[in-house]
Amino acid sequence: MGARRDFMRSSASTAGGILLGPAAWPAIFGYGRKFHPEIGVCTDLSKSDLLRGFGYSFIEAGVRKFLVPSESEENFLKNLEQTRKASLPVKVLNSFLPEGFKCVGPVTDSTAILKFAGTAFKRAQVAGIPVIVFGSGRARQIPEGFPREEAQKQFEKLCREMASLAGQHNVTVLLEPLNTEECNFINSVAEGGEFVKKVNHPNFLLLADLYHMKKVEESPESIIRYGHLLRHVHMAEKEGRSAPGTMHEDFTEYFRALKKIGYKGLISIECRWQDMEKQLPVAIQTILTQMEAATEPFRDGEFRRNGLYKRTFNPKG
Ligand code: LER
Ligand code: MN
Repeated sequence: MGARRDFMRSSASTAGGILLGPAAWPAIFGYGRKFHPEIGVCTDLSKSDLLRGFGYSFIEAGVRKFLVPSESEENFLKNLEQTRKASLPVKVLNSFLPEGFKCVGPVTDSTAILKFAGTAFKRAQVAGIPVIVFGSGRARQIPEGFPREEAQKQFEKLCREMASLAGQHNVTVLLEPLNTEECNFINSVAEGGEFVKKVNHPNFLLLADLYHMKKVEESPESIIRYGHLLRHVHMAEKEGRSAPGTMHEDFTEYFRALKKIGYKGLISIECRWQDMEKQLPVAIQTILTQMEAATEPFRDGEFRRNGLYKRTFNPKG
């Protein structure tokens, strides 16, 4: 928590400056805006105390495991009781549709999907969780040989119906673009953003997973272009989907883009932990250090036309 306060102080001082001089440029280009998203982890409630001790502020749990939409209300209430005892809140849910629930293709499961989704949204509202991530790569994979345009239309219809159900429970569904190894449909924030625009419903918005963006080599510029639709962020290093800090990968430009759009959402680490207890403090420190670097665009950078700065992140400073 101390590190977090220091980070807030230093980012606040970076935002100050003398008018018209280089120190004022952050304000002119939008870099002076408040940017310290809460950081959480995709895991289960049993890790709450551990995460809290290292300065994380929330848990991203699974729809299927936590809301158990295919199970009785009683089972859900038992899980809900666990959250009341936990030291961190569950603020977001992922792992939405079971693999077998086909969203597109010659035979779809729309009725079952909407029934499942309706129960999930109702329970999310009871639990006070306003956001559900819709990645579900296997459920929305386009079967081989099936026309892509047809799949696009099916998915649009399904997502619009889902959004309207979500709206009845004050829940927002966030479409998650996944890299091409996980799904053959909607693989970039840009594609996701265009799809969300087509669905055109306030309860259907967008997520950017920086791991998937890196895997498909998508530029942080997409975050700027579709920033108005973005409500949540996941991250992990590209190599081995590692915890931040493991391979010393740089996220500064992505953070700079988030800062530029005035991102007010959360950031969840979604990675493969090797030794969670050892990696948790490194991961949060790495993120805070790189976020801080993202508030200092002029140190050794070069201004580019798109408003981002090219610089190399040196973990040793
Ligand atoms: C899967 O790779 C992923 O990123 C999850 O967030 C999907 O729900
Ligand atoms: Mn993700």
